[in-house]
Amino acid sequence: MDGGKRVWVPHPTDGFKLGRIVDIGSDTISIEPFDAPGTTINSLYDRTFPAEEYDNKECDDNCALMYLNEATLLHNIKIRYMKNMIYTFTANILIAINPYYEVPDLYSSNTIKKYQGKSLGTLPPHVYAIADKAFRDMKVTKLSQSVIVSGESGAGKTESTKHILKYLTESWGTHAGPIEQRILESNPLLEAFGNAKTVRNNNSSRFGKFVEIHFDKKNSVCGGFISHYLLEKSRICTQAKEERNYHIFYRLCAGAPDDIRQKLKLAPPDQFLYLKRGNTQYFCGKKTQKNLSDARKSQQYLKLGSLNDPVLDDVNDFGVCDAAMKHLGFGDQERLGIYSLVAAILHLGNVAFDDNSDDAKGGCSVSKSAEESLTMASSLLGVDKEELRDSLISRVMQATRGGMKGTAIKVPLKCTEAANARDALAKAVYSRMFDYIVDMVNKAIPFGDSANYIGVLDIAGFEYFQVNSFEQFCINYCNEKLQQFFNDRILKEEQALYEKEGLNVKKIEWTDNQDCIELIEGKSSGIFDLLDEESKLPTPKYDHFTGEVHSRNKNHFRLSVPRKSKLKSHRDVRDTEGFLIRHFAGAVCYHTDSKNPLIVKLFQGAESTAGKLNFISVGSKFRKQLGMLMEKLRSTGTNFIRCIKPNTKMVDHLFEGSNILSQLQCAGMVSVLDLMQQGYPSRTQFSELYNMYKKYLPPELSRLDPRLFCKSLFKALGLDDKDFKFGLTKVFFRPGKFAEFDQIMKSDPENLAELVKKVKKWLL
Ligand code: AOV
Ligand code: MG
Repeated sequence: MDGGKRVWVPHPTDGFKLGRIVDIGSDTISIEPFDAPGTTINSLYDRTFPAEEYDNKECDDNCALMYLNEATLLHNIKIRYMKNMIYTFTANILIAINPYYEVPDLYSSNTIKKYQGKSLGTLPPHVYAIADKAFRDMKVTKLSQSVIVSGESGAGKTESTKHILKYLTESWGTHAGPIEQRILESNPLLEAFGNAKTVRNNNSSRFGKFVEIHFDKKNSVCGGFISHYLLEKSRICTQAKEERNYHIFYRLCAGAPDDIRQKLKLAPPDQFLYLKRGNTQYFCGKKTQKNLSDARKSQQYLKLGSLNDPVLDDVNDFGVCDAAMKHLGFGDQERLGIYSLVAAILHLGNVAFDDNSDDAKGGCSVSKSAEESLTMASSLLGVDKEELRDSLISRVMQATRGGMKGTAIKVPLKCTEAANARDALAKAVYSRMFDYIVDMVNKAIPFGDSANYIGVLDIAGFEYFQVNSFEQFCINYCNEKLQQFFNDRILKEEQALYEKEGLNVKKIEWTDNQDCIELIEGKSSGIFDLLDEESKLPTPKYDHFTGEVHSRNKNHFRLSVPRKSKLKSHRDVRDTEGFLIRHFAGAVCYHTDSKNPLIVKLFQGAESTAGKLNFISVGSKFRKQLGMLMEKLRSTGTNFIRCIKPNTKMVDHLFEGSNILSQLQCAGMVSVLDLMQQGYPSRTQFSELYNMYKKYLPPELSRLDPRLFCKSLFKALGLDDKDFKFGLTKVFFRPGKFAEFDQIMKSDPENLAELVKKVKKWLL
């Protein structure tokens, strides 16, 4: 690196800073940043990157940059983002930055039309370009396709997914026929029941989904199918500070018509304990609002804090969700049935208990003031009030004597135990209701004539909080699997192909995460198996389980005992109350103590059949589901969209460089860039290329064998040798070069005639 040269050096908030080299030391380089003349920053050699010549030049595909490194990548997407170009390719992978505002004309029907049938790279990067590629690949290869949308919370996965679904149904449906309409309407419905406001996203999906759009033999949309994963259940009973429960609860309270409100004894949300755990001040309910004077209203408004989000309109959204249900075939009775369950959960949440301290029998009873809530809950659930009471305040135990089953005895529960039983019931009802809704949606979009499908995966990205529980563990496990799949598809297969075709491309290194996956799902000593093993013990204990995890995986690179300081914030702990896993995207400390839903959850699933504990843990179920999903993904052609959250303030045109850089790293974009820098991202079989273009050329040329045909064509076109390589069966293009080639071939006839002459000449 020369003195005076423009380079990027690491910067704590911007990610990188541009400057000029002023001194070159033995270990570090000193630069003078352009925005702070007279100052210097020292930087390590391997973290200092050459900069592009012009600051404001951007390109559609990061692979087309002069210097391919993480700093130029970050800068390229920054200048594009600032100019409202939120999409950028890195070869075939789309990077999408959440604009946090409606970019004009970005998703109009006109735009949809423009992208139909266009090769990737011929038009500016767009989700539509990926959707169209998936469709064309499906058509040509007769193979189902998947689009994997990933990114952290609020990065725009769900919005991107919706745009893809809209593109596919609008382009290849029978003009917004009923099935397409229903597929699209499933979104507002599932979002009402499965999304909630969190500190990271006002409309955060609290479940993962894989939405398949099915196509018939003629490649028209013929139906759909939705699989869902890991609905977050803890939210039904408690919410973190400034977060909300699922939208439907507030929407029902705020937007249901009067007769339903009365029937279900609905009240403003602040009357329900399950709705205000995230904040003590909250109201909604149009009635309350109407009676408030304007002044009071605005004062109330201030008190509501973040919960009364100006973006959320619960009254209006209730109508949208109700209409979606109607269109999806939920009749009046079915809708009322669902609303009754939602209300039942709210009333159930208000059932409080008092310890029977002076009662000889011990145990607890339902608080006097909560009798009415119990009445409402039982009547809405359609169960006998006394039976419900009994099931909340006591538990039935099967006495055993000498291995033989004895009589069933009723054991009274303490207040806290009864509250746990109540919460468990609420969660079970809600999650089964969610399953039922998804089933109903699937019945409304049958895909009988399916030949192939395009599936879109929208699943929470890697996440970690101060306290991480089983839910984060499952999500991060899923992300490890997806990361491995990405590496396999993009990096491993790519290199294997270069080798097979004899292209002589240098080997690229990347961090394999198989060891981490092994730690989680490995036979017998893997965390899932240990969990299941623990659950089969007569008295499972969280600290015993944690101890097993550590002792059975001694010296595992990915596992450690968390440092006490990390857990301290939670409460006083011993070493055995958690473990730390080094994931591909960072280290996460998981708590396994009893207050954490982990064990509680696991044992909720226990069901007794014929006296035998027939136990399917939540973990096992998810592992199995994920296994099936991965198998599905492996059997499809894949397309990746990496969503990026530009800032934590959720505002437009604010680019927080350092956060974005780490998202790009987590998404594997830096390793992809390293690979593509030396690689050939576009490729086609000679025969395919031949078939694609022979119709443009006269018969005497189309008689040639495909390989010779391609060679002469390239020669005649005067393509630069650096831009492509001939492998054994395929021709490979450097980034962006295939699109150029395609354009020349499809250009006007005069050029083509000229070209034919040249090919002939070259052949003679
Ligand atoms: P996520 O799905 O990735 O988060 P969303 O797709 O819900 O994120 O996006 C969050 C919010 O960002 C949306 O509600 C929109 O307000 C805005 N947004 C996203 N994409 C666009 C876009 N293309 N144009 C305009 N606004 C957009 V999570 O489900 O929390 O992991 O769990
Ligand atoms: Mg989402």
